[in-house]
Parts: sequence; C-alpha cells; structure tokens
Amino acid sequence: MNVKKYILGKPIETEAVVCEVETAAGSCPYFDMDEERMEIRCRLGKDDIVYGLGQQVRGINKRGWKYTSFCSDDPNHTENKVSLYGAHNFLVVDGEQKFGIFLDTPEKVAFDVGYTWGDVLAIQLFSWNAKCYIIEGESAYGIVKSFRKMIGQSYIPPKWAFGFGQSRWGYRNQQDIEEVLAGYEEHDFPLDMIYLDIDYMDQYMDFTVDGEKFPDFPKFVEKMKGKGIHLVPIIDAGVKMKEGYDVYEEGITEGYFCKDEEGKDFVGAVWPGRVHFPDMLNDRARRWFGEKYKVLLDQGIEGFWNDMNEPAIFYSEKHLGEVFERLEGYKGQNLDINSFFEMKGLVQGVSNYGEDYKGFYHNYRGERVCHEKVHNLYGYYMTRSAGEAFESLEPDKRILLFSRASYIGMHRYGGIWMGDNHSWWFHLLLNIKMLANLNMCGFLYTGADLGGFGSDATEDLLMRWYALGIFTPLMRNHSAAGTRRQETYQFADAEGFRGILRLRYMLLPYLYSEYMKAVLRDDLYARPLAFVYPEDERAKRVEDQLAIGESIMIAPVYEQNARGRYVYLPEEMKLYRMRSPEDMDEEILGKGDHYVRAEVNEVLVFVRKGHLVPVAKAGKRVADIDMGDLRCLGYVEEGNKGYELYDDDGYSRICSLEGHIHVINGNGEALRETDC
Ligand code: MIG
Repeated sequence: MNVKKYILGKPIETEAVVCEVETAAGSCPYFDMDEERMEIRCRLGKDDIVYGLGQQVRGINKRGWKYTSFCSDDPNHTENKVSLYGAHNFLVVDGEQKFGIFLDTPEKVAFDVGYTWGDVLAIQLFSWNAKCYIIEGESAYGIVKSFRKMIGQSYIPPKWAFGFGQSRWGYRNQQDIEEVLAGYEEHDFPLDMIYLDIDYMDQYMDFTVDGEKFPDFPKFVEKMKGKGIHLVPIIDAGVKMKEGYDVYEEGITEGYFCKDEEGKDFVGAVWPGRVHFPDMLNDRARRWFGEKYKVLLDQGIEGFWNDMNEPAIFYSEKHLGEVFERLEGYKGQNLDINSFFEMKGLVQGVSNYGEDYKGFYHNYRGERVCHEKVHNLYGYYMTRSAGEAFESLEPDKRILLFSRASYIGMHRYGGIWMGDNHSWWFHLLLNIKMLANLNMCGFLYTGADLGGFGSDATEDLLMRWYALGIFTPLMRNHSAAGTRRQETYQFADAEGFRGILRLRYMLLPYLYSEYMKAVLRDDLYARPLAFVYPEDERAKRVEDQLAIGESIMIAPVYEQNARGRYVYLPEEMKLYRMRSPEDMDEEILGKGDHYVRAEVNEVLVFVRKGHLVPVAKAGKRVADIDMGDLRCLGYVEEGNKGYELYDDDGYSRICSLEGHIHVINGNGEALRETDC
C-alpha cells in the first residue's frame, strides 16, 4: 500500500484510520501547503475527475462546486447546499496524476473543487491541525481500495436487514404497527422490518417505551418476530431532563453530559423538550450510553437507528434567552424593513445555530475540548457507543445499526441512511450518485428513504425508486409525519409493487454475496462505471448508472412520465426487463448507446458479458429464502467463468471468506471451493 502521512499542527485523534502509517519525511507531494491561509492547494488537469466526499450533494464527479464537511441537519438536499449529515474528507483525483487525499480532522473542512478557479482544488482547514494522508496507486479504483484497507472493515448487518422495511414518522402505537403489517399481508408484499420512530417512546425519552401505546412491549416484539417481522426502534442523541428518569439521573451524577462554558450541563432542546447531550467522546460516558441499549435488547429488539446526532439542536436555552431579549427591543417599534428582516432571521436562525457549538464542551481523552473542534465525531461516537456495547452484550449475534450523522471510521460500527430527502425525482438521481461516493468512504450498508421523506410521494415515484432500492443494502420506505401516506399498500398497482418487492428477495443470494465479498475484501459494492471500465472515456462520465457487484449494471429511470431512458453500455450485456421473478424478458444488447424501454413497473437489470447472477425463488421474508435452490441469470450457457457465491448463517459476528465461498456454474451447482 502506498500511503504517506503528513502531520499538520497537533491533530485531534479520530480513530478513523486503523493501520499504522509512519509519518513521511519531506514535503507533501501534489499539494502546496499554505499554513498562513490554512489552505492546501493543487492543480487539476482539464479532464481530471474528482471522486469522493461520501454523503454530499451533486455528482459522482465532485468537480465544479464547494463542499463543507460539517455534520448538519438540513432536510433540503438541494444542489446549492454545501453540507449534509456526514463528514467524509476523502477525495481521489483521477487524471494524468492519480492520488487520494484523506484529511483526518474532526473540525470543519471546506473543499473547493474547481469552484473558485476551475483548475484548482483548494482545501481549507479551520485550524492548522490535521493528519493528511496521501494515497497513490495506478488507478482511482486501486487508490480507493487502499484507502478502504486503511480505515478498516465495513460494518456487517444481520442478513435479515437485507430484507425490505417499512417506516413512517407518526405510527402512534401497537395498533398502527399491526395495521402496517396487515396492509402488507393483505397484498402478499414481502417485508422484514417495521421501524419505530420517536412516538414509541414515553415522552421521547431514550430507552423507554410508552406503556399505554405498547402495554406489553416484549410480548409484542415476540409476536411480531413470530410473524417474521423485526421491530427497529430509533434512538435520539438528546436525553430528556426529567427527575426520576434513570438515564438523566445517572448522567448527572456521573458527569456524563456535555458541559457549557461555566462547566454546567449544556441545555439544548430537541423532541423531548429540554435535554442534555451525553458526552459520546468521553470513554466512560460512551460505555455507559452504549450499555443502555441493553434495555431494548432485553425486550427482544435486534436493531436500531440513531438519529439527531449531528447533534441537531432546535434551540439552546442560552441563545433562546438572547433572542427573547432582542425581541423585547423590537416590540412597540415601527420597524424599518432591514430591522424586520433582521428580526425574522434572528428567530429563524435559532435552530442548529452555529454559535451554540462554541459553548458546548466535551471531555475527550481527559481534556476539555470545545465541541467546534470535534463536531464531526459526535454521530460517529454515538454509533460507536452502541456498536461497542453490542460486541459485549451480544457477542454471538449481529445487531442492525445505522446512523444519520457520520464520519469516516463510523463505517466499522454501523451503516447510515441518507437522511431527510424529499419526494423529488432528482433525489432519486442523487441517491444513485451518493451511493458510489459513500461506498468509497466505507459506508456500504446504506440507502435513501424510498419514496422520499419530506413532501408528497406519487405512485410512479415510489415504484421507480423501488427499482433502485432493490439494489441498495438498506431498503426502507420512510416518510415524514404530515406527508401523504406512502406505504406500498396505499397505491393502486399492488401487482406491480408485489412484483418489484419480490425481485429484491429473488436477487438476495447475489446481493448478499456481493455485499459480503465487498466488505471482506475492502472492496466496493456499488461502483461508478469508471472503476470497471477505466479505459472507456464515455463510461468515465456516466453519472446515472452504477455497477452493483461484479455482474450487474443498473440504469434506473428517474424522470416522471418517462417510458424508458438512454443507457450507455461499455460492453455487450444481457438486459433483463423484470416485472416479477416469474415475469421478465431478456435480450442481448451490444456495446454503445441504447434507448431502453421501461414501464413504471419494470426494472432494468443489465448483466455483464460472461457473468452470472445467482437468484433464489422469492420469499416473503429473508428467512424464507432457500439458498439450496438457486438458479442463475446472465450468461448461463455461454462460457461463463462461474460465480463466486458467498453465504453464511446470516447472524454470526465472525465472518470470513474461508469456508463460506464457492464457485457455482450457470445451473447454480457448486463447482469447487475457491481461494479467498
Ligand atoms: O426532527 O424522528 O431524519 O428520519 O423520522 C426530525 C423524526 C427528527 C429526523 C429523521 C427522520 C425521523 C424524524 N427525525
């Protein structure tokens, strides 16, 4: 591995990198270091492509915009934004010169990727403290794989978490959950998970369950499990300030909460009302918070999603006080327009107010550290707290875990979902692009809220989104309270939806196998075409198609009222136009451009020349999939090289290629064991 490390100032440890890299002598190649301006710069060639930055707006190729790594709760993922929930400071420049850069610092970092000057990549630090890793290699893909080795193996969820899940903010109680399952059962739609959003809790208090809404929660969890459904509750970062609430009381007594300037527990407000934030960066507090998940594990829960961990703050007590005071001054005045807008801005700016983080302190490695210095670690360390706890609480079992905020390194403990997107067609496209860049940063278990979280979904949008979603490891329909109901059964074309959802279960042997091989080999599950066909200048610029695993290329339709789309094929492929596991047609298409028809209920699956895709008979639950009864799609008769199938029990923590992988032929029969 060709990696060099340069230390700028006194970087704060993040534990993003797991391998030893010695500090290099001499000056950093490729970049000019401008300590005074706290900026590092390099020239970009005219045709250079810049990959990376994980969860961000815009393209697979990040060139032509500015981005800021600063975990942010912003539900409007439009292309003028610079920050979303994750901070993933890894870029690859792919041109005549090829290199990767990872700027390891938990502080804000701004990337100007040919925005100010078209041919300059400028990275601005907010203090001259960072570990700067330069990764060299012969191809962008190779560089990414080296980077992935450096940051350690990606998270492995239980196999059932590759099933389909239904979620919605606003399910009030047990009856609502039962209604969802009934809706699915009525139409014979497959389903493995129902998510519990904040309403399951007692007054939004973490690790509690509202006893009125769920009179006997463990029994209910058990009953749902009996029907093959996993309930997956949400956990929020803020802990409600309430006397008698054990998490609050213990946090106070042990000093486990983040502090304000005066050393008192910092007070913010989120869903539970006024809260304290557990100091996830403090080793003892992190261990303590992680152990709290046991309360729900003991009630039969096997999966969680961590929310609000940027951390999002609706308001801080301190700043709200200041705002009220200023408002007093406006009262009774005949405001001029400027003052009016100032006042309006003041009120609107109360949530996620940047200055709040300046008066928010951690105890990190025994030192008092201002939150601003370590902001991008909070969600990572919250998820780590759960992930580490699960290793000791459930040593024999994988637990589902994903988070909203993240930093590189968190990919070892859990996945992420793509946050509060909208029921907008362009978000379906953004989802495709983000998938590629997230994979480069180690986040393999990911997916977007299918159908869109905010705004009203339409039937065609949801169906088209499923056609992509069946390929994302995390496959979940989720929506916000107040939006149009978008559970699959809310729409008319039950047959169409059933067909598509069942395709996910049919493809499961392939999807799981490709996911696990990617994890265990530090490889990508979803790749831009450029990584597969680096010599093909056309393929390099394709932003709306992806390679999924070694055999499949996808080209989702992301425009309303379309009846198909243009697709570029870098080589001959076999196209399957799938409506359900029992209903598909196929044709061979040559290299080049094609207009490919796709009705709303049709999924386009392209199998690469000479490759195989093992499929099962679809089932209604992941547990029903019969791995002993497989067949193959693709180039079954035509001199294929066989397919390397990975499978395991789906829940043991120790996973290895050894003993779990063998080559199968086009008929799904085992040919031989393989090397790992
Ligand atoms: O302020 O728990 O991203 O998935 O439904 C909103 C309610 C809080 C944000 C999450 C979303 C979730 C919602 N949460």
